[in-house]
Amino acid sequence: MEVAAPVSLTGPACRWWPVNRTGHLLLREWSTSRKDLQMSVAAVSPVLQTIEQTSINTIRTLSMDGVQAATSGHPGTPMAMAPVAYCLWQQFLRFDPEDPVWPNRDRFVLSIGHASMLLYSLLHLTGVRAVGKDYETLGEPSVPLDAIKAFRQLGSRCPGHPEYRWTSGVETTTGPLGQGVATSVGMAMARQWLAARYNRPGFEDLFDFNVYALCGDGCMMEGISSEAASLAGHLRLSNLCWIYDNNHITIEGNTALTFTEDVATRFIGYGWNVTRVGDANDLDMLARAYRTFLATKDRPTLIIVDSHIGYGAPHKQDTSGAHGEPLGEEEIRLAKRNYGWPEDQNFYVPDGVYEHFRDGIGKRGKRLRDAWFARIEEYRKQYPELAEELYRMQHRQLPEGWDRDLPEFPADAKGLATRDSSAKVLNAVAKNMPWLIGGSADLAPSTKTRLTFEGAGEFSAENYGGRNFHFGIREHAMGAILNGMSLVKVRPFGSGFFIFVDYMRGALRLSALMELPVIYVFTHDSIGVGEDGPTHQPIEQLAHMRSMPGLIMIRPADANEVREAWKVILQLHHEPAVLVLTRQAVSTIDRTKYASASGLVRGAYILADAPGADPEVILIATGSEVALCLDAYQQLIKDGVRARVVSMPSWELFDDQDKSYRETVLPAHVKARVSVEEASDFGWSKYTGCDGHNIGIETFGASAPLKQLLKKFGFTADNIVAAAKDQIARHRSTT
Ligand SMILES: Cc1ncc(C[n+]2csc(CCOP(=O)(O)OP(=O)(O)O)c2C)c(N)n1
Ligand SMILES: [Mg+2]
Repeated sequence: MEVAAPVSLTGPACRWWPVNRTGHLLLREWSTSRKDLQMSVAAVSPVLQTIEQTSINTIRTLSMDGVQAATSGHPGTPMAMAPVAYCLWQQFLRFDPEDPVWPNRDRFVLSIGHASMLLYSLLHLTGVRAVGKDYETLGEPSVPLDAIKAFRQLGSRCPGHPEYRWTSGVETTTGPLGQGVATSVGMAMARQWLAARYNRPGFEDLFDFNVYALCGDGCMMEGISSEAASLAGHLRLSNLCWIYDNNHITIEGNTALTFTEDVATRFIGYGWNVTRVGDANDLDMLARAYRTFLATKDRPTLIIVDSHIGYGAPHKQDTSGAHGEPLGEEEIRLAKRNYGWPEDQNFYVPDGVYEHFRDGIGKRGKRLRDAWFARIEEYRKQYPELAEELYRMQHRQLPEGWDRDLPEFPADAKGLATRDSSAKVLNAVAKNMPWLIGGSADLAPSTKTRLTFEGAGEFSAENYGGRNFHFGIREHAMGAILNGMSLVKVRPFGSGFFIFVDYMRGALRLSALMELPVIYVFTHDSIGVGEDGPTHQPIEQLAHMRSMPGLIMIRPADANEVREAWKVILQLHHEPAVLVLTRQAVSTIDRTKYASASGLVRGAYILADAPGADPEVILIATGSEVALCLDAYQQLIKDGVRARVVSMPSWELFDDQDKSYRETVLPAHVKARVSVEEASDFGWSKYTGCDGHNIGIETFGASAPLKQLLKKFGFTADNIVAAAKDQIARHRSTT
């Protein structure tokens, strides 16, 4: 069939064709059901389309072609959602493709990460520029057409799911369903906080960006979206808009299988404004819905859009067959025919499409971006200190003097819990670092992460300027929200019991994958919690965290190590940090007798050494077990055993040291080694060798007073001494 290439018609040309301004009526006639569609395939003749329709179809066909070329991917949802995204980007999104990191840009989050080709098509067609690691624009396109042609191939800027830091214009990594929408709540919260602190008279719009997230049935089913939506409604985040692709299809088939709740009622219950668009192709109704969002000033908005997955594909539309596999050459041909598209042209961008986007989102975005930067110059003159804060925050730098009030802790046998010393350090830093903000999943009184100095305030719908955030009992959403906040470049922290890291692992993994310097503070770090018993005693969590790439975990031994840990954490740029703290008191080590806590920066250091620095056995411990090792050490020395104690608060930091330092701390020839940690001993043989001894816990702990637990699980100085002597004997006999 010969097809006239769609031409770039603007304004007056539309009069020549019986369509409305957007062209949607023409298509709607044959789109309402699959049956109608099949009947109408032959009837649709090549059409002259409006440039709007042509642009939408370009998004669709690029997506189809990209997936087909990759022989894997998800074509159906980009085909269906193309008009929804088009309308938003072209008419509403305040986003400058030339500068995709401009701080006050609207955020677009593709929570349905599997529909990545939708986003890549938009990034390509709108001409988004690549940005370098220092936030400088590089001039080259973020997504050239060749990258789309290489969708899902090694090194392509178009990986299977959108990846933050890899493809400029991707605001957050998505793919694990539900994460994107929850992250968008964090972005919206951070914007409210920025506005409350930095918008000033004459600069009321310095931060006024909106956050849009496109989600699907999967996001709606995942629990994290409920947690996040509940909090967003509670906080009345009117700058937040979720667009729900209500296509009734997931991988296994129709949602009738699993998902029959009334989503609209659910969200009304959360306190959201809910509006509906009955046809994803209806650009007028879509625009109306977006305007409704913009006009809503007291709560977030959910736009429910009814769509047809695989729109236009005669045999696959409205089926799960359109979800996650290429359509196939023939089906693509037929779909293109339905779109009035040249059937044999792949990766085809008709004349006028790039220009159309440039004239729409491009011009609008540039105007707004330039105006913002002009105003920030004015702002800098009137509010130099605030402007300086903004600059440093947006470049992930620390403020001058951030560490000037850090406490020193004197030696004290009774000591204090590391959660308590952490509270002191956190408050000392936060006072000097205004954008260090965060809170807890309802456990701040236990995790001690509350900012208590004057003026810290509570973040709430009535006071977006507060620095103490209350996430409620929503650990998973908290993790994603922290990611969202970090993506807006404030420095967020969140806290909870270490055991419940399991509830937020999905979000934490994305912090690491995105290389975000989110700070997680986890307390109640071991059987040290005592009576609460196995449900609250972390066992395998340390090993879990250590196996996660890109994450820095620190389990400090005493108050001074806590201070050093915060120093390290605050200077991280691209790593999330997990700070693991005790509930129970630990003695503050006498640093005149033992080595300085500044050794923490290297992950592990010799805390106490054998006479002549010539150890015959090495005791290695983290956190609260370090003090126990010091007791054992004293006993060993008394018994004439040349023991060394290594405090190893962070495997990751230690592994980063050069070989010679590691050799100094753990000399290869000293094979007698004992590790002591109140947790699974999984992985410790990396440092003790296969023939070393690992004192750990192989069960789920037990409910009892701590003293009894320590005895039951072998965490006594006597036991360590015995293990050390046994090690020496064993290795002596093998050498
Ligand atoms: C947390 C999580 N669980 C499972 C998946 C695998 N998965 C990818 S897409 C999908 C179905 C999603 O359905 P929906 O959101 O309705 O998207 P649509 O098929 O409509 O595009 C599933 C289960 C995932 N990506 N993330
Ligand atoms: Mg669906």
